[in-house]
Amino acid sequence: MMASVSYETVGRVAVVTVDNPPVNALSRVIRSGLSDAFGRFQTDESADIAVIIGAGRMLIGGADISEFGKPPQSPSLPDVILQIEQSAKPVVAAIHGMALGGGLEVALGAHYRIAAPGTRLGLPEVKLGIMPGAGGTQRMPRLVGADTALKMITSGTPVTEAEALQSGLIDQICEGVDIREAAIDYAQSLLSDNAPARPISGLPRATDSEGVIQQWRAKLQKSLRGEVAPLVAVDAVEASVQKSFAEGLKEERRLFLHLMDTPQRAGLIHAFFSERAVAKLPEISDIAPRDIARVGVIGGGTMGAGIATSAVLNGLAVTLVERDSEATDKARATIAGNLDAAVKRGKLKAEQRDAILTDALKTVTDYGALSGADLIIEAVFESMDVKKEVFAKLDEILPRGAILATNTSYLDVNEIATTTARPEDVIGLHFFSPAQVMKLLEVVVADKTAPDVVATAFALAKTLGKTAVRAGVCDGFIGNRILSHYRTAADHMVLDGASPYQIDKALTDFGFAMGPYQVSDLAGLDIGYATRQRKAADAHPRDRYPTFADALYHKGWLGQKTGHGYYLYEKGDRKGRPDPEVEQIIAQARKEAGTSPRTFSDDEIVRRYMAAMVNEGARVVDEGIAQRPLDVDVVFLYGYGFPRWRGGPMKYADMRGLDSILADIRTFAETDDHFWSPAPLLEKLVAEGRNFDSLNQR
Ligand code: T1G
Ligand code: NAD
Repeated sequence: MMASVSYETVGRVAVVTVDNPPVNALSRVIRSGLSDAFGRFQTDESADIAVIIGAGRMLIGGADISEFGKPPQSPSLPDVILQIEQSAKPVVAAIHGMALGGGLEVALGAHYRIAAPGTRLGLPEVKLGIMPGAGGTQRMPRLVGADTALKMITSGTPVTEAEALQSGLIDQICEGVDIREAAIDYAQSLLSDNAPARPISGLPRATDSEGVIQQWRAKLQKSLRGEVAPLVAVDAVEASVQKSFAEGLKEERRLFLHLMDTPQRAGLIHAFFSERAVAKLPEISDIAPRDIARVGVIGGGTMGAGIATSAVLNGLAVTLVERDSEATDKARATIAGNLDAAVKRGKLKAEQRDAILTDALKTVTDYGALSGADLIIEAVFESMDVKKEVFAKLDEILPRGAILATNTSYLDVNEIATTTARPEDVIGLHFFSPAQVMKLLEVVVADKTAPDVVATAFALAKTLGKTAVRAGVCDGFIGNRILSHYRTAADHMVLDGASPYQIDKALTDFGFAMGPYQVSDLAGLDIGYATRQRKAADAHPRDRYPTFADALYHKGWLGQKTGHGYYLYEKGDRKGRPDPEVEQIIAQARKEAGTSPRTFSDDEIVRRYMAAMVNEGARVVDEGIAQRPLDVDVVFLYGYGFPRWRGGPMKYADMRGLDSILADIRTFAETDDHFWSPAPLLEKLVAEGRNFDSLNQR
């Protein structure tokens, strides 16, 4: 695919077309092409006005992210945009599809803007750890005011063409869909009106800035969890109301280059490319997925109801099987409640909800109702016996070719598959709770799973708006296996003297959405208890056991759902407060274990937690459970509240230095070499002077 900028004239209108599939990114060829085109326009006596337009799906999706971190090549985007803006003859931006980041900044360099219906306009740079760097922080406030500019720049969320028209970001919405024709007409009408070139840089500074800048800064300081870019962007917008345009542009450049150099930018770009790379599986690249229209869900508890909600919200018909009519009623009520919530948030119309509940969703007790389903997702209790019974029954009812999936969290999918006569149709689809919200789907590929079943799982994820990551079979797959390990490291710290509250605080300060004990309270302490029971048979004599967790369980303190877990929850409060009684129970457990408590610094807590996570992550990659380190990263970003700006645990390890992580593990091993044995892959990479990223083929 050759990137190019073309120039042609239609009447007295010069049409400059950016063509760089798939998103018309502003790579060097495009920047110099734009510069050449506008040089030509200035001297072209046959053209009196220019239109900039994008070929294909959109105007421009932004700067070329793959150039980040490399030496900049001229012409720079700010210079190209200045050149466009300084044109003595008027310039129109014709916007369809999307104008994002540098793409919207190009449109702001034009003098008039017209957009097609269905267009999204935004400055998403903060999502990549940077901020607009081609005049966006200076032109936007001048055009739409400081408040609207700050909203768009600090959130990165795009607006619709209607919102853009209302704020003055665009001048017109075209009728119909042919943006090229509409823009040429618009340009011709501007010519007949003798409309002048109208640079935004010539507009006065935003007049609504008094107090607004400070308000945004305060608001962000409260809500951000460690990200720096949005606050730096506020500084840049502040410069736009305090300085001349030229000085403001200089300040924007300085701040932009500073952000480009931050580890947060590296982490966020890694996240951007990794979340796209997980979907590219060579094993299914040319394999057609099976058609999925009717889905069966077995079990309508926490997960089954959530999975069914996700499916019906995305256009699939669902038949849900429960054990008795009381349970089907309960499942239906949960799903209806989820749909009501979607209606409230404006994601679903009330009529659509009603249609789903009458037509698309069936809740039954008879397995026979599943016979027409293309895919079954089993979400019954986490018990091998129960699952085997269910799969044996499904094998009888469903025709060959129907896919039988299990949502098990830990159990052996190969063993489940053996209860059927068609192990090639069996796969793990591990959703996360709440399933209608969480974006991660672990696709657990068993020994005999057919490639087109894997392809179907990835296609299903797309239908459901989820990100699928391929995982192999082991206890807990990628995410829960690693979770078990670092969760144990946290319990060890509690046994050795750290309080669960300090651990949660240290880790939320690090950037996690929640600490491990807050997560336990949310998920329910019965889940951890069941896992410990299940694993008891495989326990090693040197394993250290968190007796305090069992004690809380036996007291019936199961977390948020009982109003009491590690934290105490007043009625209606989901935040919870520390409980001295829990600390007493922990002190008792330490006494029984014969440990004398010591203090932990927050830094040590983070180091132990992360070392455990990375060490097990290395094993998971080494064993082929995860295909690459980046697959582990995406699992943690999407399923475990890992701070996105750190890129994921493996990226974090690379940025800190694998030798530093390995040194920590060796230090921790001095007092516990049973738990802290370095993963062979980690040792190997350190010995070879390589990092995890060297194993990531994208
Ligand atoms: N640069 C390079 N490659 C890009 C790209 C970009 N900006 N955007 C997308 N791609 C690749 C992507 O990796 C994928 O590649 C393919 O295009 C299709 O993308 C100076 C500094 C536009 C909403 O942050 O959000 O401008 O995997 O699968 O779902 O201030 O892409 O096929 O090999 O995502 O239709 C600001 C980032 C940049 C927008 C389209 N812009 N892109 O979504 O397709 S910073 C962004 C997106 C900037 C200036 C600054 C989305 C999309 P491959 P896709 P999609
Ligand atoms: P749950 O107890 O909330 O729901 C299980 C449901 O299955 C119950 O409503 C029960 O009546 C029903 N059921 C049991 N046997 C049945 C049968 N033979 N036929 C039909 N229905 C039957 O449990 P859950 O939390 O939804 O977990 C379900 C599965 O999902 C488990 O394998 C679990 O490990 C897994 N999972 C749970 C989570 C989570 O966070 N809760 C996350 C991912 C995966």
